[in-house]
Amino acid sequence: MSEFKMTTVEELEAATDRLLETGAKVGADAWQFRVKNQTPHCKFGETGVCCKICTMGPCRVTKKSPRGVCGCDVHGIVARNFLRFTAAGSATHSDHGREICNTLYQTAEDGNYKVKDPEKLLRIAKEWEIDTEGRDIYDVAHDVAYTALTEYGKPFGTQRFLKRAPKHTQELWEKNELAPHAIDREVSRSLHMTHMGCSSKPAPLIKQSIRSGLADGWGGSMMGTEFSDVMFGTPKPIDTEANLGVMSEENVNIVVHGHDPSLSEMICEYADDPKMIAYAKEKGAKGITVSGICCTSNEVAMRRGVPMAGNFLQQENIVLTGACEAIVVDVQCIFPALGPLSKCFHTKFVTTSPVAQMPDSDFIRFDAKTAAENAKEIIKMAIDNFENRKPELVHIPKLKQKATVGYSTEAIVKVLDGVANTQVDEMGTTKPLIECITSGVIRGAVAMVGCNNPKIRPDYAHVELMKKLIANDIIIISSGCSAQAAAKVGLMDKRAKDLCGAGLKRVCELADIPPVLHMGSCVDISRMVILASSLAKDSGLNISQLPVVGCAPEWMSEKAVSIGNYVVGTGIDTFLGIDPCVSGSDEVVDLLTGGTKDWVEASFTVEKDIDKLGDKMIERIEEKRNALGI
Ligand code: XCC
Ligand code: SF4
Repeated sequence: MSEFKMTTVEELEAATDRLLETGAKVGADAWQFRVKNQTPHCKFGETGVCCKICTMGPCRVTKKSPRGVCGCDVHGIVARNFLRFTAAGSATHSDHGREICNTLYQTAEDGNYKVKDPEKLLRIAKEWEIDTEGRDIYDVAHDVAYTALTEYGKPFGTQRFLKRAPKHTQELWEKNELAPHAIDREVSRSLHMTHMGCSSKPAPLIKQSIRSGLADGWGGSMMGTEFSDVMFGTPKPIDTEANLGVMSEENVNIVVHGHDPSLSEMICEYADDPKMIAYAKEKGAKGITVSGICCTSNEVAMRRGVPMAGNFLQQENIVLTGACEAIVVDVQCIFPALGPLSKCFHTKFVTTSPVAQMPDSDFIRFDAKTAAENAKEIIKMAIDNFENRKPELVHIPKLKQKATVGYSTEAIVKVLDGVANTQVDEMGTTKPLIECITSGVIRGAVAMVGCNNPKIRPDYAHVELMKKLIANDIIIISSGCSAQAAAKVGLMDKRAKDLCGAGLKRVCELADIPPVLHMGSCVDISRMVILASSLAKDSGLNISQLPVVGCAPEWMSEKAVSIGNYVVGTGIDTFLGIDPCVSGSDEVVDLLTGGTKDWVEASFTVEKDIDKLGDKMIERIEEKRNALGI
């Protein structure tokens, strides 16, 4: 085996610079230039003090004008903005979840989509008291999907999956009126509360933020994850590769981008079809390479080992390689820049969802009923485009790393069996992991998640924090673009164990795992709250007592704030490297960084200095250990 060497962030940056040179040749724009034009950003927006929810405004709070026209003070304005931001994120994740439920509803023995993990489906059916006895699996799928869809608008009651949380957590939610009702209702209520002339008191607005976050994490996202597993398989450890070097100069390159696995799964399925490969050869290519960007990439990497071309701020680089025949997108995190950029190259920019339509794209509407035809059409389009490549523009950076991915909660429980001397029952328990933590072999765990953001040197925060944490015997569970940052530099290569402290290194060797575990896409952060719940139940502790924290050092999207709200809402302290535009109100800052502890025993920490952010997480983990006397 060749010697293991991590890719440095400097090498990633050099590769990007080289691609920007190609861009300059064809007159391409790039985020690196646009961000300069946008800097400095609007201070009113950045601190959250601008209100434009009615046309008496927009009102901006300054020393000279401390209140809006209606008399709302800065705390009301900042808190309302925060709630709207959260609600939009919750809506986005949850609507993704709804699409998955709709697809599940359409599964059939001879259909485009099938049930790949019947065991998981039956487990959920039982959990929801849906009859399974002697029934056809597709009848059960149909009923489960229908029930799931009603979670979005049911008139009474709270989210079904809340029952998966430890008793204590459920009690906190009940007592503080945080248990989310129907998902759509929580989002609507957030918009209602923030309408002109409704709430302007921070506490109820922040409470509603947590509630809509929980509707996402324990509702929409959780259903998205669970039913994706049911249809496409629950992830198990699988080998893959990451970074732009996974694209192939000789092959037709199709890059999937977005979030919904219903599309990417179909593309992967048909790109493997011998007929398609033969067609690609006819057109002068050696084969077809499918790779991915952002969360849809995480989905197909976790289940099929499809390579990850990169993360969020690398999406333009894909086109800049000059070797991308088609970038196929569904929803979320897609740069509208891809339209004009693809016009500078031969690349086809294919949009597929009515939810995300963009100028300068080819729109091929993707539908569960016609999924196979749609996927074939898209792949054929990419193959036909191969001959249009301009060889003088082709440059694929040679960088890539090996990664082992696919650590669903189920997989983590399984691989850690037997690491400690604990008896494991048939269902699997997190007891071995608890024993590793209690004995101090592992000090704790950090859930590293979220995006890239040009306000922070891309990938640098993710990578540096992970290196620091694993050196301190803290295991990392990662998802989203954070996971891809780790994979790109080699932190998901099992040989990265050598970067760990002695304890974590031993665990990695015994369990044969990398120190940074890829848990999937951003909706899969619902897997993390389930893992935390299992740890709490199996150890008899409350979630907030576990030496576990969450961290999103480079986050940028509304979805990320919704996630932050539900992770905190679940009792896990969360550390951010970017301020959620609330610094204009000390009352709101106090609530988010401390006040929420009274409701959910957890809160946010915002720290822009990345090294300090790491120190603070380690400190918090050690504090929790001390409190437990371990
Ligand atoms: Fe998007 Fe999910 Fe952020 Fe990456 S991490 S930039 S939200 S793709 Ni979710
Ligand atoms: Fe201004 Fe009040 Fe209208 Fe907001 S709601 S824009 S603060 S008048």
